[in-house]
Amino acid sequence: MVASKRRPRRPSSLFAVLAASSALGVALAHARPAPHPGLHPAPRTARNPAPLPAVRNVELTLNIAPARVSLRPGDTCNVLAFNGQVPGPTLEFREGDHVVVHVHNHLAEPTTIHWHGLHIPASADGSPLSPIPAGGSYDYAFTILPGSAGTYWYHPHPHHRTGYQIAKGLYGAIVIRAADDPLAGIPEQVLVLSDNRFTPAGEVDFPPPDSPQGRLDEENGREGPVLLVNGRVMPTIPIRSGEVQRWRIINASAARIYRLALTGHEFLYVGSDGGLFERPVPVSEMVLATGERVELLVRGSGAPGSRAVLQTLAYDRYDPHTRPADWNAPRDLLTLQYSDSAAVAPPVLPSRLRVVPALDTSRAAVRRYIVFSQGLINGKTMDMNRVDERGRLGATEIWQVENVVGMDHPFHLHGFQFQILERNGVPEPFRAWKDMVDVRKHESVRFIVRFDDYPGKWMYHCHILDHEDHGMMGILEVTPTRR
Ligand SMILES: [Cu+2]
Repeated sequence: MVASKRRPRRPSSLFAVLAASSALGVALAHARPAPHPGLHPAPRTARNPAPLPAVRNVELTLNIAPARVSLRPGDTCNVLAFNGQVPGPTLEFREGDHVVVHVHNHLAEPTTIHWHGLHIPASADGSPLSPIPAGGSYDYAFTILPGSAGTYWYHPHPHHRTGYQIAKGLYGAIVIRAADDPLAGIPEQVLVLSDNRFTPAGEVDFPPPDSPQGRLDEENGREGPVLLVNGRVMPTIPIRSGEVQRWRIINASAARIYRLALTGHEFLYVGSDGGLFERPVPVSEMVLATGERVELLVRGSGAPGSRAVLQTLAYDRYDPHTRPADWNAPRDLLTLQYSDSAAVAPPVLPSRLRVVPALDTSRAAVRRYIVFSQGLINGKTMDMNRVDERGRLGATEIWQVENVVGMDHPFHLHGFQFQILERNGVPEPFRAWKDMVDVRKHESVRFIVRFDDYPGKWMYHCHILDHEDHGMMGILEVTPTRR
């Protein structure tokens, strides 16, 4: 048996700088005051209160610039990168951290960084309303609130150019840790999934919007035949028989929806966009839409020396007119390679993870109705100067998002985590904090959300990047008083 000696390239961790008291002035000069933690939608249980996190001031720098990296074996290509890496460095924060990220835009066009899923001030959201001009800089300042431990990601969000900049390599993982993580100590893998298409010359293929392929991408969402995990083709993850690993998986693809399965293994589904569930849920496969994240526990039930393959199986998100011919072919993503060492005793896993308190539907005074049709939201395309929905700070609302066409449109709301109530009238089986929901063909999804802490203008949009860039986006303005 030939075991691969290649170890997976995990996104390198950009370790937080813990500012000593003498350096506090630098970090605090940019930090916003911490909002009232009691207002946060994910409070801790009284039974198991969180230890008060030590307040850290975390300061780091991201340079956005062209680079040349290898995305395919034996080939290099021109990319856009955070600190020279694709994906960008994995950012690790702790609940309670005051974070300042100094961003320098060395591109020839505007960009932003959107901290996808984080509940932070609108001034730090990196929406299309706040571009960093070519050659410019911006300091993103925010506090990681208690209750927000989970897996997030960061990527540009400039008007009309999000798909291009992410396709060229600008995306990275964020891991937020809680002091009382019930799964602490379990070995982790951060797996950032993406796909890409290359020209015959080996460069990232992003055709002009008015070309035939560009028009097809606009409709179907740009997919590529090369599947990447952490910017690599088919990496190998080592595991020991009996070991349990916690996989944090991020779908950074523009349009591809993954249906993940690991040959011979089941998963324990323990968390999604906004962190852990109340209890683990055994699943044999996992559908992951664009922008979504999942946390899965992988139990090393294989024999020493054996291997398994993580695949993405057929998932029909497509309109039949633009569905690729090979849409239903299973595709390999990575190899799980068991060491030859004897099995270890599996760890005892907790049956309860945390309390996810339900948002109170009886307090929802406002109902909104959002209709997704092809390229349009409520019949309109994005207008940067228009406010589409107006909400009140602190209000609880129920949104119904209805997809009236025959292809999936993954919905994303900025700034606030929500709880799905039902899909096509079927109650959601368990509570979870979400910022994404794939609204499937002709499906209607209802969710509940509370606009805590942060007023401002917030985007909601389809997370097929081609749809978003072509205007499938709206603006919610949350104000302290009712207008
Ligand atoms: Cu869409």
